[in-house]
Amino acid sequence: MSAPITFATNPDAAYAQFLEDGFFIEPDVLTAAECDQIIAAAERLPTARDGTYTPMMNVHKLDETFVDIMSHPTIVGIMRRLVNGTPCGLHTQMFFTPPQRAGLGVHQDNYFVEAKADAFASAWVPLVDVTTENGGLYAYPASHKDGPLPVAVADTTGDKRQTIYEETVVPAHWEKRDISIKRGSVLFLHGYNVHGSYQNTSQNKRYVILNTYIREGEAFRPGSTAKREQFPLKLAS
Ligand SMILES: O=C(O)CCC(=O)C(=O)O
Repeated sequence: MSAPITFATNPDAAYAQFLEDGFFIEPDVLTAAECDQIIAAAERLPTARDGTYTPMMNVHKLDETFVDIMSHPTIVGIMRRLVNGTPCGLHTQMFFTPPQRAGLGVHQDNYFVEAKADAFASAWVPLVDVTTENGGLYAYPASHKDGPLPVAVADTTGDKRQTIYEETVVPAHWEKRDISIKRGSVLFLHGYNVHGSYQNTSQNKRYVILNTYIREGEAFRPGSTAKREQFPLKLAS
């Protein structure tokens, strides 16, 4: 069996795969100790302390640990390619996803950000192993090729504490791919990749930090809830 393609071993082939699917898993980016350090920082955040475990936005403004992970040289190196230039930080969101918490509705990240398609991408960083059972992501391969898709107001019955209010209308013939991913890996997402996440039916929290990046100087929608702001990363000189 041939070795899997990675940015570490074959960056051109990995990039080609990303352009084909609209997402890519790079393995072995963070160590277990780094994942544990981020979980510890997450547990110091206000919604962990108050026990609601509501996802928290812009955590990079609250704890330097989140700026450090966002500036991780391997992630930034890959992002440089995905945003076609110097990446800046744009937004961070810590998901605790405790047992039984609902997943996030199906969406395209750039629907909210409205950046140029080749200037914006996301890094979804699992801090524990994630499968469909504990709130894993699903994605539609090649969906990014259709650009921005129509949305419909989401069904707001049930536990919607993590649900967005407008969901992408997914064409009936599209095939969904469930993503199982080891902690320490990073899932890179094209801004127009269509994805969502499952409810956590396990007994444990599913910690994930989502970081979004934009090419330096590009326009984007700040958003009244997300309050996005372009910020510099700690780039190696
Ligand atoms: O981690 C999750 O449950 C969903 C994250 C996601 O899809 C996003 O924030 O774009």
